[in-house]
Amino acid sequence: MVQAWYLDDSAADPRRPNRAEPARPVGLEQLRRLGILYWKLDPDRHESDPELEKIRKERHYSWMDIVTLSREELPDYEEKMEMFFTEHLHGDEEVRYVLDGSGYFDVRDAEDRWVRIAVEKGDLITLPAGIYHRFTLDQQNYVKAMRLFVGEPEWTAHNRPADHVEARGQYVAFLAQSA
Ligand code: KMT
Ligand code: NI
Repeated sequence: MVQAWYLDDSAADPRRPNRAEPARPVGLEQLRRLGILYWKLDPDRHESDPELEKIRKERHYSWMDIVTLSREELPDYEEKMEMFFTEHLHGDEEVRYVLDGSGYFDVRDAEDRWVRIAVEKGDLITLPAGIYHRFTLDQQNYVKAMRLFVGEPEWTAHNRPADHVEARGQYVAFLAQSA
């Protein structure tokens, strides 16, 4: 099951777990209330997996590609990592299926506190449009992930503050009724 927890407020190395002390774990139900969905799949079957196909069909994820984030394989690695770790939101869902490696998605909860979601091989996660978030690799410094999208991808990241973005208003309204 996916592990998630509140972050401590230290400026420690972001690639370490940095769990708040005492530990404050976050469960799937709490993630769902933030609009985050999660499935565990078998990545070794990703090329012909009926479970993945079903999710793609139901959620209209017609588009996909596979990216590798590592110092060796990603051009402009440092720059990209800094971009991913800058707090931002998108006008669309962010959907990632981890095929190998691992990393951390940090998302803001309804009270604007950081929740860290550890994703690893087999985790498919969707972050809703309008949620403030960021991504970092962990100390393994490697992830290979499928990116899924409804139709033609639109990757624009709106760095915080981005409260004027339409998707933000919709997400804030969603949070208010999901509390
Ligand atoms: C993104 O857009 O933040 C990324 O593609 C990095 C995460 S992929 C597990
Ligand atoms: Ni993003």
